[in-house]
Amino acid sequence: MSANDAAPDTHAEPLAALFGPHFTALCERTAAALETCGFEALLVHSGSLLPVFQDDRTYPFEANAPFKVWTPLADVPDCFVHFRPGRRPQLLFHRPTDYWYKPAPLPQDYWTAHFEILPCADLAAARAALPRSLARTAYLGEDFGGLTDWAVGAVNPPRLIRHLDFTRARKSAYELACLREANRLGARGHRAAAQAFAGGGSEFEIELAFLAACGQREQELPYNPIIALNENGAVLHYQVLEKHPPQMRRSLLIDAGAEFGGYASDITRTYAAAEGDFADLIQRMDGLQQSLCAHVRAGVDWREIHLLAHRLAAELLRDADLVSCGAEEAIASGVTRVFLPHGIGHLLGLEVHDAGGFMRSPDGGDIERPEGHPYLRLTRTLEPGFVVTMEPGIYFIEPLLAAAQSDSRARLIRWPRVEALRPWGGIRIEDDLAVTATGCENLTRDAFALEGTER
Ligand SMILES: [Mn+2]
Repeated sequence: MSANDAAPDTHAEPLAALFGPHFTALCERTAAALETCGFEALLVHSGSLLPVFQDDRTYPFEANAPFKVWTPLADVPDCFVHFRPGRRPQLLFHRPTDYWYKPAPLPQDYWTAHFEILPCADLAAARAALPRSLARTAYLGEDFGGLTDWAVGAVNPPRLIRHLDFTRARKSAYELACLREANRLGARGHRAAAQAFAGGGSEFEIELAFLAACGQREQELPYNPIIALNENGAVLHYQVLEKHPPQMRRSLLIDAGAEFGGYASDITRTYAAAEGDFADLIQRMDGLQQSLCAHVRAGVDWREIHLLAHRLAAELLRDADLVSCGAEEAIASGVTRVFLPHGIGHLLGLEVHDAGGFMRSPDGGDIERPEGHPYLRLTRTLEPGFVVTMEPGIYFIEPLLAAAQSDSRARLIRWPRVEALRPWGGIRIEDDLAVTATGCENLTRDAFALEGTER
């Protein structure tokens, strides 16, 4: 959502009803964190425009996540939220006099009644709107030019940030509504992308179809889409968008999400152009992903889910004749990590890889990753309201296969099968799950169902 777009009418009313309790809880937990850390107030900056070196242009702007905690404004630089417990929070809204760029209009939406909104032409006006002394105020944001003169009590105090981030993992009913809508927009984009793939589109054309269906430009998305045809699917964060379709159209791996109210969806699907071994492998991976989702509920240690994914991946690799050994040996030897070298999922929210994935408590201490799994981004025990991704995959990654071929793992891998499937790149299936006491709500599958497609 941008400052220029009001929420669609169909959502304004339920969102307004949900935002009030969400905001009250946010104010309460922020007040508690401030008190614990010895501050009287909080000042959060949306961020500054970043100029291109020796140019008069700036990079695409994205509001800082600690600012998006307070408002769904994702594209307004140099705004501030000022919160003092017991008082109505202030939004110092940057409204320059400008005829080169269109100043954002003062927001009026389902959330704005909860703020005192003050238009400010520049940083000096913003400072003038704040109390004379900020000596007991914690500031969150970049150290913009002139911040020193504001004499804030602390800039980005780590303990306070930790207290605030820890609680972000548990989403409110309002946040879940935003995440559901982000998934609906994302599912719409994925459906259009699948059609573009079936129609023979290039990676670039598939992205254009995704953007058009989401109704979002690239910089509004929570992350740049990964749109990989054929062997490009083996590059985990593949960033090239080839303008021409390949001669042979074998597979599409698309990892792309949309944003709503500042909240992200993070969705991956893999498609085969024709029936065959790779299409069968996608079916198996879809089943594996669904059985992992069935293990998700409050009280489960996420590290156990990650290790379970490796057991299931080992069985899948053997069933698909890609390895010759049993699950125990495939895991112990590290063979599963050749094919599945990333974490099984992460927290999702205002950031795609949301804050606080390792925190043992708000006071300190991190929960270690399992040994040999350096890329896992979440080690906490699941609680109701956590939103996580579930994203198992199997890939044919050139450097990892080359390394395995040159050591003791080589004898465990069926190389002719690997060579046969390598041109298809890889498979990842990723859904967003809202954890409940007894299971989880699959935000992504529900969204695809609402958008009229099976997956
Ligand atoms: Mn993800």
